[in-house]
Amino acid sequence: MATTPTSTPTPKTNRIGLTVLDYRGSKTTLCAGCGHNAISERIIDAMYEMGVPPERVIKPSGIGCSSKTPAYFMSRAHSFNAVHGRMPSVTTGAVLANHKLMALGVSGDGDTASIGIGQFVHLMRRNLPIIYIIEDNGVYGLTKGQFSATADLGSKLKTGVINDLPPIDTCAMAIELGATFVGRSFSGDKKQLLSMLKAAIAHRGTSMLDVVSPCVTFNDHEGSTKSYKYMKDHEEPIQDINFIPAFEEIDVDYDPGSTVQVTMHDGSRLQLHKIEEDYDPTDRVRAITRLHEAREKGEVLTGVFYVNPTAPTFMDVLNVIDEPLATLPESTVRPGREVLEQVMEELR
Ligand SMILES: Cc1ncc(C[n+]2csc(CCOP(=O)(O)OP(=O)(O)O)c2C)c(N)n1
Ligand code: SF4
Ligand SMILES: [Mg+2]
Repeated sequence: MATTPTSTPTPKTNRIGLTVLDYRGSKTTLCAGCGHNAISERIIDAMYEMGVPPERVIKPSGIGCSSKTPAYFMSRAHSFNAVHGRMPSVTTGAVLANHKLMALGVSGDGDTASIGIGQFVHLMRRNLPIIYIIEDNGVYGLTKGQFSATADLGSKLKTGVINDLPPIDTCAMAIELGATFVGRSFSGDKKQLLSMLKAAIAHRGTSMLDVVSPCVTFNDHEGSTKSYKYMKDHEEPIQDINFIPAFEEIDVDYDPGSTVQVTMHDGSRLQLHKIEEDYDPTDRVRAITRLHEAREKGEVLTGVFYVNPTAPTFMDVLNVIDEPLATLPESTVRPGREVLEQVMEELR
């Protein structure tokens, strides 16, 4: 009997002809169920759907379970595991050397808000083009679950120890300091996180996303405020987020009374359908006030808190030339003997 030839289905490709497999990394070694794994999955989806060439991406990180994750997505991108808390300075150097690269920095709440806080604040005030992700579980997962500086006042460790210090709100801090795209999401909220990541990719400047990401091994119990259950019960999104990339010519009607539309640097559109009626994500002062109010009320707000797509970046401030410094020929970057002699003369 003749057999019907079976044809292998052609894998789906994105606008630059790559499949989602081209955006994958090594197999994760994190605990099963760790929120960080879900964030890696969303990064893969966002980069694939936005058609970002993997070789254009640098994915630096610090130290921690979160900072291990760049190994689990985009194997074809450039990577650098920095010293604990020092990812911002390494990334600043890399972006200054080659601003054609897209930087996606991954950090943890310990890496950012404890040991790395000094580097974090200076990065935020520069508006360097970077997507900065904090995978926030409220503990130092890699060193067995001590409280970090984002742990909420009164939250409880498995051992029964209560946190008696107030948390640092990295989002309020980032807005205060000058970051131009700031939001909070939850690793368990696939749709929201994906839209926010895609908008962050389209943004020119610092995108700071604090993503609550439960640590199933050390901080997912009763009494924790970063557990799956607590987040499912307390997450309060301030908008429904819809992202329309510049390469999709879709005309969507929106009602300015109920939706804020922000046109991003590359022409993409971010539509924020208001859940909280009077929230305006372009109002910096209001955004900070709202985050302070949320803390007083014990609310876990998620969504895009602040966006300013037109602020000058660090590259604009430094007036960096278009050609990356890394590829300029030696004849251009190396001062000639006469220039050096002139400098020496001036120092005499
Ligand atoms: C200079 C230095 N100090 C301390 C440590 C120990 N250490 C490793 S990871 C870590 C905390 C990681 O916490 P976080 O950034 O929240 O990542 P998570 O593991 O929770 O994802 C600490 C304190 C270190 N590696 N280097
Ligand atoms: S210890 Fe916690 S943060 Fe680290 S991999 Fe396991 S679940 Fe994730
Ligand atoms: Mg942590």
